[in-house]
Amino acid sequence: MSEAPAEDADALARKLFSGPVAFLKSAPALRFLPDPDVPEVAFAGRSNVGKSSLLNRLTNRTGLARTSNTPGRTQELNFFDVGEPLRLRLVDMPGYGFAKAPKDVVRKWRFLVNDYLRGRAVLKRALVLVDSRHGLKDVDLEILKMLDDAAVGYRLVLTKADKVKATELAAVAAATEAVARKRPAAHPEVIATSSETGLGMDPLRRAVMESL
Ligand SMILES: Nc1nc2c(ncn2[C@@H]2O[C@H](COP(=O)(O)OP(=O)(O)OP(=O)(O)O)[C@@H](O)[C@H]2O)c(=O)[nH]1
Ligand SMILES: [Mg+2]
Repeated sequence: MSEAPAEDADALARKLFSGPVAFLKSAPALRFLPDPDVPEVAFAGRSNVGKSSLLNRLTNRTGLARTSNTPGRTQELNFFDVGEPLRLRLVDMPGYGFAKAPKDVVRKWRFLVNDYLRGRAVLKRALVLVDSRHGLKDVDLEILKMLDDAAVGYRLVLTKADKVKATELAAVAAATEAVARKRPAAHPEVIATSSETGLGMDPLRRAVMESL
């Protein structure tokens, strides 16, 4: 069977994401994860990078995942069911690298995020979000290494593209892509997005669909 042309694929993806999307549950620890019965795609990245906002924008639901200016808003793994019948689950993760959180809380999140990313059989892809203003940081590289070691496919996604000039965005995209091309489990192309303007939503939806 031949693949659908890109526009058809985009239209199908848009239809899926604008259809039923519902919060399923919050898992504060691994034992609360839902049964692994559908493919999952996880939103990972540093605290405040815009994971929850992107999930909302992608599904055109403003208040689905809770967002906040204060880093550390998302503290549990939050699962969202997409499609009726159910096609996939999106997973909003706690951020890593949040220096001001109490040490034991940081440790708890770190174990939760790492154990989930490393050990979840139905996890089809991780979207690793990177702030367009900052590019990849050491904490990001640690996560990439872990995903590479666990052979979990991932895609680097630049967020908050509306906050930088076009030339800066091109530069950070090129630098991020140069890193991605050298990583075994990374998709070689990055996607630039903005939850503010909607930039990059079609390619991002396509990236989710391709991973299923
Ligand atoms: N200008 C702009 N602001 C954004 C964008 N995405 C997110 N923000 C803002 O960045 C802040 C953090 O967004 P969240 O979506 O809560 O970030 P998060 O990665 O889920 O954060 P944690 O759950 O704390 O790890 C909020 O104030 C958002 O409004 C974007 O594309 N453009
Ligand atoms: Mg969040």
